Amino acid sequence: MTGREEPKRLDDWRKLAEREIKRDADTLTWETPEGINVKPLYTEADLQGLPHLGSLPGLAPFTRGPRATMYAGRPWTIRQYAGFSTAEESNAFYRRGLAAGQQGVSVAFDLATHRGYDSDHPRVEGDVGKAGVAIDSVEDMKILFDGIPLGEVSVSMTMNGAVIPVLAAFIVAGEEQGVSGAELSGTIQNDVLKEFMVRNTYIYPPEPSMRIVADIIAYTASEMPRFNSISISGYHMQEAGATLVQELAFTLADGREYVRAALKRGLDVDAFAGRLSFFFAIGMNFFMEAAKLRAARLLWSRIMEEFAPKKASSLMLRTHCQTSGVSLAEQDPYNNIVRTAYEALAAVLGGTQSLHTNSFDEAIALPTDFSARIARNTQLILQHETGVTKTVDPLAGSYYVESLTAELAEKAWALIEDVEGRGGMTAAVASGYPKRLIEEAATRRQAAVDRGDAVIVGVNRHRLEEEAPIDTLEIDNTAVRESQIARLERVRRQRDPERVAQTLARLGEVARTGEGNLLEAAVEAARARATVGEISDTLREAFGDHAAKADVVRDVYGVAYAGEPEYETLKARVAGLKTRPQGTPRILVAKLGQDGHDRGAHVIASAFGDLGFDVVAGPLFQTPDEAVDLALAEKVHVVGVSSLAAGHKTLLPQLVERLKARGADDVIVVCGGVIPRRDYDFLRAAGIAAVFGPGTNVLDAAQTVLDLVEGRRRNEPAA
Ligand code: MLC
Ligand code: 5AD
Repeated sequence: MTGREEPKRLDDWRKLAEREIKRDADTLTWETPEGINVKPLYTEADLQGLPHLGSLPGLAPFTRGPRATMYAGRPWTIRQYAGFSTAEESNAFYRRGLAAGQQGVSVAFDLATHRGYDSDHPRVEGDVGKAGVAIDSVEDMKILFDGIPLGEVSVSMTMNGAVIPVLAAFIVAGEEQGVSGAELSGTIQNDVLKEFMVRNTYIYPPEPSMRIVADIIAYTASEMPRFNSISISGYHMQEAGATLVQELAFTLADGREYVRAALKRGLDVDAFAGRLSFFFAIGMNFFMEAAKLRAARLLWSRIMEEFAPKKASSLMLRTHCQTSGVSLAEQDPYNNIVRTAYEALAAVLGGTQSLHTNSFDEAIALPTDFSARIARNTQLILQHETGVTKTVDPLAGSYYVESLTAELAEKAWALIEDVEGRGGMTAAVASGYPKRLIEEAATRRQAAVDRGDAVIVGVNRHRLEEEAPIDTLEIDNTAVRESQIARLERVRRQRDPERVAQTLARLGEVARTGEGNLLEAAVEAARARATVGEISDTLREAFGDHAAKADVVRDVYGVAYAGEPEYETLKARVAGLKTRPQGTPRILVAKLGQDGHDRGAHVIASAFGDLGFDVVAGPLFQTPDEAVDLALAEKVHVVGVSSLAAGHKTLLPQLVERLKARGADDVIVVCGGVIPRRDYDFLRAAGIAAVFGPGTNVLDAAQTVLDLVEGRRRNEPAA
């Protein structure tokens, strides 16, 4: 069809369409959270003038994929992220996975390790071995990879805060397995900017944290040529509620910032750029996710052109993807298998290099052998049974997908330039700008789900009358902690204390003076069996600790609800309490332990604030005692704890007890987050007034809290 005929035929189509639906065809246009207007029909006309068309895979700008043959030559790596309990248990889990078809390893560390604490530190009592595997020293690392040949199997480690001691321990474990640094293949996440934005497992302030990133890039570039020095991650942004444009833009802008940091350190761009890698989330917006990966490659090559590399591989974006955790639900959990399969297909159609598929029990607990098998097989079936690997970039030329690719690229580029105008990503992160945009998007999304505008099958549509319980993994935190402490004591007993002191002193000097490489110095300390906690503390002394300030987004949730009877009634009830003797209900939204997942806490703080509650947003990483101090100082009526890292059974009873001990048992304690149903009775018996599991409608939660406050006030004489 020629361009001239197109408009006329489109008119014919429009007439036909409007006869079919009996309304204006424009009403079929879907405005996505990205602000992209998805039309019901794309035609050849939409391809006209798109600047990115016509490229080939394996050639810059790599829109169609980083390799010439893509999966036809070699399929993506099935790389399942896992880790729990002790090194022994995680090692056995990896070995079972590899034997059953998994192709790469990906380590999830517990939060104590992430934040640079040994397992015997009092601050991490509820966290050891819970959300990942506990690693305190080289000895644990050696057990973790026992029987896994590190020269053959590539290993990803998701580590950002305590990245120096953990990577050092990995290098030494390899060495003691007979594998040199030059032979090690894998990836270290080492992406601290997004930690300050959304993931929160930072330790040190931004500036020394950026030095750590650059030192690792420098060290791996010279000593570990097969190792990817960083995994620049948008995944956690989408998990925190970012739109795909935000995820794309902030991730690539982070990447640009790391390149600048490495150049500033004196490296040649071609010495490291080919080993930068990326990591994206793949959610339920199927075609847009595939287009996002294509746009990411296009834009990254544009960004890298600025640095004038000589090697084409320096322009190439290679990425890992993980299906979206936040898109999964606790309710009717088998639906999650279906969601994950669609997301996996989108990642593959987008051309990912490596993929993790989530388990269907995601919203409740860490995977069991059973749920991990289904997740792994979801990828094996895609690779072996569907034929999707046979052709490179099969969506190329699709009117719709190419249009989306261009539109995402354009919108993300505008946001990247916006960030640039604010002085680049480090400055933007310090100002809180990207975090705020993401939180606004998250709150908007929550309101859309609560209102039923965004449908989630089994949650706000077609909900089951009754849910059959499923078997989930439970970790005996106390047993793990005890066994870790026993090994720590043995390590400390058997090592040469003088050598430990010397190597740590040298590390401290490298940190303080800025001379030398932190990772190189830490490898010496790890060889001497200095622990993760000791190495981290040495750096803490030089760099200090970072404390984020908690900001609460206002007038986003409420705006989405304005005028809704249920919302207005609740608001009026809260307002009515203002003139009562005990006044407006005050709630502390608290985060306990090392659990840094704060999207839920922020959404709750924002929504409750809009409803008229006085909200105190607690800082991250509090001990129960610290939370009680804050609750008393702020004279709150309610403490709402958000728990997403499985510390609830240890930390919540402690909180209630400490309140009681301080004579504040009139303070109502509620909790929400990733809490399995089987723990509800335990928590209630421990004095928790209400438990809000995953998928709770925020207005329902607010109503319950209000009922509790009013009930308590009715029972007690007015003060
Ligand atoms: C690839 N190869 C080919 C080919 N395709 N060779 C010939 N023909 C083809 N078609 C070669 C590559 O060049 C490479 O060799 C080798 O095969 C491996 O391919 P790859 O594409 O590089 O894959 P992989 O090794 O799996 O690396 C993928 C990666 C890497 C670059 C994205 O960074 C990675 O594995 N990332 C995983 C990150 C991860 O798991 N993160 C979990 C985060 S969970 P060569 O020699 O060129 O290397 C998380 C959650 C939380 O963060 O919050 O806790
Ligand atoms: N084992 C397996 N998957 C994990 N995830 C987080 N921790 C683990 C673990 N220890 C996955 C979940 C989560 C995402 C951040 O990573 O899917 O949503």
